[in-house]
Amino acid sequence: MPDYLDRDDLTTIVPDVLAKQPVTDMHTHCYPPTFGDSSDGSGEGLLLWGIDELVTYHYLIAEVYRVVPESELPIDKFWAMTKAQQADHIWKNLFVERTPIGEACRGVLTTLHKLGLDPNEKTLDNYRKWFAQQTADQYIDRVMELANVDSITMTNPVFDDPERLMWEKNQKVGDDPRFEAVLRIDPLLRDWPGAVAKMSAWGYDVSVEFTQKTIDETKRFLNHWLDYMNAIYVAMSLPPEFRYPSDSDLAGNRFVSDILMPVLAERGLPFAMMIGCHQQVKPELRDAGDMVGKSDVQSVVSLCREFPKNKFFITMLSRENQHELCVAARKFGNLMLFGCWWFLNNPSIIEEMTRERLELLGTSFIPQHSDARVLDQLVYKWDHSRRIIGEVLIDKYNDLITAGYRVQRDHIERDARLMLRDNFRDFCKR
Ligand code: FIX
Ligand code: ZN
Repeated sequence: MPDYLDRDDLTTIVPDVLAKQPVTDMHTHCYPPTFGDSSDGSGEGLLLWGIDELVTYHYLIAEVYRVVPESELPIDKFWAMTKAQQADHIWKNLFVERTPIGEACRGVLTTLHKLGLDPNEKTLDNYRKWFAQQTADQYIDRVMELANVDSITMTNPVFDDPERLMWEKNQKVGDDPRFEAVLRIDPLLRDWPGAVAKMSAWGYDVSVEFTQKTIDETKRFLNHWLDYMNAIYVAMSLPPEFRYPSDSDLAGNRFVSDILMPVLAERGLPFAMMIGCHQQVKPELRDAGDMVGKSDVQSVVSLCREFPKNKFFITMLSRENQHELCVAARKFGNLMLFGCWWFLNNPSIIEEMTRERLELLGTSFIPQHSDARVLDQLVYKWDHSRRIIGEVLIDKYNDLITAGYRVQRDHIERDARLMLRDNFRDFCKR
């Protein structure tokens, strides 16, 4: 007879099962060392890792400007500092002179603690000495083991010149078995004329008008890069104003309906839409200058309905969109919700979103992605999220026990496997 679990069992077994279940992290901004790394001194490496990158994460730059205003430290002076000087400034003001109670600060402490370092240092000197003894390649393995992540999904923005040039120089630049590539194509929706100019310069016979030639050539561009990168899906970040259908944004709509949907349907690849980012409301903050806005779930409903042969990974940035999005996912099997994105990646909101998703969707969703920009963040982002997901699952399994259902360990293992890995992998392949 399988042992049925009681309430006390759940408090130890659920966290244990989640800790043991490897995660396939479906959206990060991390790279293998072949793209160059932040320790190589060039300043051009795309793989960011180590204490100075951790402490200068753009979330923390925004937060340090809440306590040391521009009147005290003009932003251009901050950007003129070295990375180490920026990190020292942030560590002093957010971690020493104030309690590092915010989620992005706490994440740095969790990462240091799980690496076996003391997170109470008053300066970064000892951390720098420790990181100087690591090599990027072995550190990736160490971080993946600590975070129990079995695959890191990259974000590969083909319209960003530095990265595209690395691909053009060496097609194998992404060939690291620990990483998967994703074709990221924001300008094709956010700036169609600019994207057309670039594709023309690259030898594609395209124009701003949606002639058949433009449609065919843009498809050729997409197919080339999907093959070249061996990309597992296509992704875009879209503004809160994105609407489909929309006569006010014909270019965006025509690109989606006449070009992107047919290409992805033919290849069986998902389209990941990350909707709700107002980019650069404060450009001086650079990556930290983006803002959230409420988006239109009905546009997602229209796309899922109009393109039943296409698959959509959807995440929205506004907390206010989440319940409606869950209901939309109940209507369309080609819609897979994922993650608690960016300003939602905080314990209070991860808990709320995970609860409503389990209650409305069962285990047919992907509760989290890390969005890690600095490799080391995988350690804290997955530690924090596993903890919260576990607490919610314990409640839900308790509800089942109350209803007389006999919960077994292998049920919990199956649920963890689905939500942390297989819902993503299967949806990509289906
Ligand atoms: O568009 C995106 O992929 C966003 O996740 C990033 O632009 C954002 O800066 C981020 O890293 C949020 O966590
Ligand atoms: Zn991202």
